[in-house]
Amino acid sequence: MLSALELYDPQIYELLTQEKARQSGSLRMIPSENYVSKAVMQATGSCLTNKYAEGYPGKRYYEGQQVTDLIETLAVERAKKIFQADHANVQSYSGSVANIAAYSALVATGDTIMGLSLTNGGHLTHGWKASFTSNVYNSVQYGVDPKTGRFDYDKIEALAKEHRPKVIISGATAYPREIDFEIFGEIAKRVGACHVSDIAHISGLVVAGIHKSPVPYADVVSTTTHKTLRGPRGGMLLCKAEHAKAIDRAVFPGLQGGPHMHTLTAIAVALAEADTPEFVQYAKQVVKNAARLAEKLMEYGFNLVTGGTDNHLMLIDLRNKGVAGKPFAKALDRARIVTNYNTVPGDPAPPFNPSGLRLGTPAITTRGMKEEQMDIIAGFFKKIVENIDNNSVIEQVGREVLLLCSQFSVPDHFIIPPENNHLAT
Ligand code: DSN
Repeated sequence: MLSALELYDPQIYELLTQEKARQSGSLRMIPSENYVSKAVMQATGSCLTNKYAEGYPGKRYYEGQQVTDLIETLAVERAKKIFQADHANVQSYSGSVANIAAYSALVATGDTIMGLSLTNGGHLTHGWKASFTSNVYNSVQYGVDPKTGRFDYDKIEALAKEHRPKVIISGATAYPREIDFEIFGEIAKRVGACHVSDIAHISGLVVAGIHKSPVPYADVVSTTTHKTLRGPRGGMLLCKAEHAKAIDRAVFPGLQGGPHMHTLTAIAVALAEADTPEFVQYAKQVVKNAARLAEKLMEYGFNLVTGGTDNHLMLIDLRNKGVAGKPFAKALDRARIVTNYNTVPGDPAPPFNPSGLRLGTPAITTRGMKEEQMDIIAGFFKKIVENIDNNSVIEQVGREVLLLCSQFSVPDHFIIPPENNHLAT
């Protein structure tokens, strides 16, 4: 029998079939991507797509909230539990909106905010010059030490003392080492700033207890829900009780109208999944896989920023290989290995044609790959970098990747057993 989509929109059906094949037949190593469970996928595509729910549980502007109120309350309680936070807001459409909501709850437009620059591993919304956040706030940007690739907390403090920001943002999109949120919190206190921590990349590792949580040291914590946390594409905010009202107001009505209830429902499911031993095991394996892959890549002469990784991602500085990030990423993609080109600290090249490559292990770990497969994958990287213009080698690696992928099924059917899901009942 034809599915509804196949019947009514064969073009889109065909394209989605192609995308499904791409996702199963490639090594997806963009560190911000993952595969969600069947339960999360089902909630994302549920009847809640049809519902408006402006407001918050018990205080909505539309009727018919008998179910939505219960779902949102569940999502909030699950978030508070697993992150051990006083308050959670699960309505942000994305991590970008969550960050902007955090700033707007804490400071006025024109005030100074201080975050990690994009070219040093920060996010656009941490005050990068091309972002709205640098237009409405006075943005001061810190970097990493160009030699070590790591944060120099003394320098960050000196910059904070010079500019006296009202908000200091910790967190990154391309930083392979543990972040000391406690020090960020202390620096913020010393200069009278609020501390906003963006843990979009590492929130799954934080929940699993593998990366220290910023919750005790930050006024507000923001995260996306779809990276290591393995939920649908969305955003979330956690904060201390004193900021709860301001955060809720900043999200709605400050920045958004009706929450995307289907996404919010899927976030609730993902949060329940994250409260299971299976999730902790997955998160541990993500980090083990990254460490092993880093070790092997370095054995093959790849220069990793900071000399390795503590988390789920790596940044390769390709300058010693005589290849830029973009052609390498494109050659890898032709061999069915999907990464992204990225700037590296002190990069003389521009962000659109930088010297580095960013890669990570969340999605391939969700597929069930372990250290043994990381050794094989490192070998693929070596072959491609040495044969960047050799199509037949690239095609041969592509066939080997496909074979490897065929041994690790795409988990669009993976299910966390309900008996291990403390929150499901
Ligand atoms: N675009 C995301 C990433 O890939 O890291 C950051 O939000």
